[in-house]
Amino acid sequence: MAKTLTRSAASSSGFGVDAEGAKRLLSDMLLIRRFEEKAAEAYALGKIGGFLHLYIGEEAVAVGATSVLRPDDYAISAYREHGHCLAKGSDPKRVMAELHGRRDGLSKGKGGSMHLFDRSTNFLGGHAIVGAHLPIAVGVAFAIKYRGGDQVIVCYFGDGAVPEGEFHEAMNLAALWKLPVIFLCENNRYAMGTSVERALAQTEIWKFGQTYGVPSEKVDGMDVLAVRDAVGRAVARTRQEKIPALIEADTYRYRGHSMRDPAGAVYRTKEEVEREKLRDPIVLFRDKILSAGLLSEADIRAIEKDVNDRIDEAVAFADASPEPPGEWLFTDIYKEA
Ligand SMILES: Cc1ncc(C[n+]2csc(CCOP(=O)(O)OP(=O)(O)O)c2C)c(N)n1
Ligand SMILES: [Mg+2]
Repeated sequence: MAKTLTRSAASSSGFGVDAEGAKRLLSDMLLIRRFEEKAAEAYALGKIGGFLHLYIGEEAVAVGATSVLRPDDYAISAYREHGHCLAKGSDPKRVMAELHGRRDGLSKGKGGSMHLFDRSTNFLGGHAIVGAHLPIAVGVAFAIKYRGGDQVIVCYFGDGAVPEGEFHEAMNLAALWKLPVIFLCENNRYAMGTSVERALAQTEIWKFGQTYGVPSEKVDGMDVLAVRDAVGRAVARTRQEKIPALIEADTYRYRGHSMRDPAGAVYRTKEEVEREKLRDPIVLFRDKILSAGLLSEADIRAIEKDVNDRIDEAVAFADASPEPPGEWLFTDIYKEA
């Protein structure tokens, strides 16, 4: 994961990626899906504690966006961030160990599911307070510009952050100071059990960008190629012109808000969920590349086997990793005791 797929690798099929690129996109989405399924299993077995928010259904957003980033670009996210972190290139073994609260986890087992952080991939968290990381993304973008760099930061956030002041403050400052931040809203239509219709006076989230003079668009977040295209255009513009962008990805989470709300059945109908499953980003992409003849059934089986093996390995690694020692309570804090 985390290697830029060149846009010049376009095949004659009009996909914008060749067979190798298609393989990577499918493999990256499958890796996140299997990772999340195994995490849910471990949670049910009591091996993972605390909160656990699954990304199942939304994989095309993180994978499509990351596929047009350079490794030295930054990404930052909220608490539903396992997929963003994996897409950016973190080792699934260390991410799984973090969820299990083990010492080999990305944050030494002290952060857990909502506080993944990986300096080696420029993944800057994992933030549990809704909207709180948007101003941080603006700060990172300011630092990039101040140092004369040409990186960008992609800031993933949910529809639940949009009614908050921080979203508007962040958009305003990024636009005013012309900062290289791409705000990527994952509109999965719910903030816990509250639908966007009950929370927002303007439900077309991308339109908020117009207020701040920020190039904005809406994209089908279940179509990995469409996400890749939209984010690719935004990244190119942002990198060159040092201006922010807002992209609203229309997506859906198949599971509930967290493991405490496993199916999200109280606030949405079974029919709605079943209808949305017809847009499953992995199934759609697999069918598309099969019918275009870009990959064969055998290629896809090989990808699935490789992904399953990697995830089994990640679970075994997490199980075998010891818990952090008690003394670690007093390290990695701003002020040593
Ligand atoms: C400032 C703040 N208020 C409330 C919460 C409680 N809370 C946790 S998740 C969540 C919903 C956010 O939904 P959204 O931003 O759409 O993200 P999604 O869960 O859909 O990915 C809320 C209200 C919080 N963590 N932080
Ligand atoms: Mg949401």
